Amino acid sequence: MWTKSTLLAVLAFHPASIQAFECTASAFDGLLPSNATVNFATAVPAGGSFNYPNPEFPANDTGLPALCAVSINVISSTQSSFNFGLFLPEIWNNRYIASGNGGFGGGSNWNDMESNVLNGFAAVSTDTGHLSGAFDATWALNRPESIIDWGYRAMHESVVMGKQITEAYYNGSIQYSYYAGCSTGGRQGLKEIQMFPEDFDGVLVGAPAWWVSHLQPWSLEAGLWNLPVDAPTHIPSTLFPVIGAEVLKQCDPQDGLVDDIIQDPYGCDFYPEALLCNPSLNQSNCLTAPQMKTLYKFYHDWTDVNDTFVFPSYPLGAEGQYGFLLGTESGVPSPLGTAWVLNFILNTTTVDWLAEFDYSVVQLGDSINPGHANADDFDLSPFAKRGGKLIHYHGLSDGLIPTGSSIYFHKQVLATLIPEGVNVPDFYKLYLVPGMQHCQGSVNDAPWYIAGGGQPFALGPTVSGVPGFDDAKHNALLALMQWVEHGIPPEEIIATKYVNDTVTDGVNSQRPLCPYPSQARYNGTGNPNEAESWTCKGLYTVS
Ligand SMILES: *[C@@H]1O[C@H](CO)[C@@H](O)[C@H](O)[C@H]1NC(C)=O
Ligand SMILES: *[C@@H]1O[C@H](CO)[C@@H](O)[C@H](O)[C@H]1NC(C)=O
Ligand SMILES: *[C@@H]1O[C@H](CO)[C@@H](O)[C@H](O)[C@H]1NC(C)=O
Ligand SMILES: *[C@@H]1O[C@H](CO)[C@@H](O)[C@H](O)[C@H]1NC(C)=O
Ligand SMILES: *[C@@H]1O[C@H](CO)[C@@H](O)[C@H](O)[C@H]1NC(C)=O
Ligand SMILES: *[C@@H]1O[C@H](CO)[C@@H](O)[C@H](O)[C@H]1NC(C)=O
Ligand SMILES: *[C@@H]1O[C@H](CO)[C@@H](O)[C@H](O)[C@H]1NC(C)=O
Ligand SMILES: *[C@@H]1O[C@H](CO)[C@@H](O)[C@H](O)[C@H]1NC(C)=O
Ligand SMILES: [Ca+2]
Repeated sequence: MWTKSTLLAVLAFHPASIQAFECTASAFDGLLPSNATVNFATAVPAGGSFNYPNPEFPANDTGLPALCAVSINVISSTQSSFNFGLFLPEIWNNRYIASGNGGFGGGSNWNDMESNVLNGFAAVSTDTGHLSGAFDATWALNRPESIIDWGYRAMHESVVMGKQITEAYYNGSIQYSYYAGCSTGGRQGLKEIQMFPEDFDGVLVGAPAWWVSHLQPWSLEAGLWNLPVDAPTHIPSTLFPVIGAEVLKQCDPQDGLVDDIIQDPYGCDFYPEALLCNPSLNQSNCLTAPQMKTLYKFYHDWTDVNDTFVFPSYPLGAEGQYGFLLGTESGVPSPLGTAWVLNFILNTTTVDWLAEFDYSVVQLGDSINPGHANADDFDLSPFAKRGGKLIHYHGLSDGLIPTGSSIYFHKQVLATLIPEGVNVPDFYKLYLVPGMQHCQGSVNDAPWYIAGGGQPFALGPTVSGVPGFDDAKHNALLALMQWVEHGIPPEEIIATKYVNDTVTDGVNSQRPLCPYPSQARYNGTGNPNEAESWTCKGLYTVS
């Protein structure tokens, strides 16, 4: 099996690792077109740190390899500009990789860039044209050009200019270009392959926020289901763990193994009435009949006027993250919903949500499609034809972006490409991750770690790849590289759970993730914490 260590051993001797010029602002300045300027270029020694905090990625990068850190500003219109960062390592693997953002956040993702530069990549990331935290979209109010930067422009332009700078710096060609990102980062990756299929050879996207004009209103609608706070239908946050425990109790065994993990939430036959209060129950641990009506909405697609499907809701098992959108004790829905409608659609600062929000706002959002952010061009054939490969994954306990939206995307691609005669699994595979929450982390020790976008840095600044198991079977980025560079498609990808999500504490468990629609099932014998005890099963086992 082709592994990262053999790869790095070969590449370490490649002459392209000799830099053509010094790591100084003036040296980079000479390379740039008139719309771009250097913010800084700083050499970082081996083992050094780099801290250029922004509201989206405040963390310090420590334990870096020797590299040149560069930041560039690009004027994108008369009213907007964006920045992007590059980490150019002294020992380069001849490859280039871009990282993504989250929510409405703005800031170069120096953290994922560290995870990537530790593996020898030249790494790039953009601030998408503004600085803000992930839940803050006030920057977008009456700034259509900045919205376009966020929608797709800053990413594409940064990727293209970053490639030119990288090739000049090493006086050599980039052999392969990759992308890895989750959430908004997932959307950015899909947007790239739809609009600019030449930008990347391989793309790894997690939990993509691809359908902005429906996802954001759904985030708002879900909060409204649980408002007002004094209505009999309101479910207080204190009941979320009670609901989660009942779902686990019923759904865990239905997959064939009682292990506190729901392997197949869509296959679970759930009986919510088990949660109804009766006179002999402790009344703070059960649901009233009006609350049951609200719970029912959480588990069903949002359909509206004329039975129109608007967005899928939560899968069973996402209760641990209900607080993000359903914890409405403040009296208003989450900013993930309201901020988009206020700043991108209605261009205002206040709305009486319960009185004024309805399906017509979704239709208005569809017609505006701010910044063309929706990554909803399902004809991925230009990317397929140029040899591009796409690995897509989504946690089955994601309480921020419903897993069903990834399944829906996948089905739309199938519906578009099968009639064209394209065999979709030749270039695109979807993996659902039982128990994984939004992008990273999991409930009840479910194995979730595959070195996807944001995952390595979540385990620590100097973590890269899958420590102890860094091969194409366990590391989704290496699986993608093996597919792109050697034509070997991924089958199952083994997810890892480190004890307490701490690499140095060792591995708790591993379990295969299967290409959709197949699913991992316990063999019935063997240690369930070991991947060998599981087999991908399904009517269609995709190869
Ligand atoms: C860049 O590489 C070419 C050969 O590919 C060589 O002729 C040239 O001198 C190199 N330039 C620098 C600045 O190293
Ligand atoms: C970043 O981490 C390094 C190494 O621990 C430390 O020396 C430096 O002060 C930190 N920088 C900031 C801004 O926290
Ligand atoms: C900046 O200028 C270059 C060279 O003219 C052009 O290719 C690029 O599209 C411009 N970028 C933006 C964001 O306008
Ligand atoms: C809000 O502003 C955008 C441009 O920034 C515009 O396309 C949209 O139509 C405006 N919304 C309304 C309700 O006027
Ligand atoms: C009912 O449940 C609540 C919350 O779990 C707990 O605080 C309370 O003590 C319980 N009351 C009784 C009578 O058991
Ligand atoms: C619902 O259907 C009716 C009858 O076809 C149509 O007139 C109306 O515009 C539809 N409403 C929406 C919101 O699409
Ligand atoms: C898990 O890791 C966190 C962060 O490193 C630490 O604070 C906590 O004590 C650890 N818990 C256990 C049970 O080891
Ligand atoms: C589990 O089942 C698969 C397929 O039948 C088999 O290849 C594998 O060896 C089994 N593992 C164990 C530990 O029995
Ligand atoms: Ca189970």
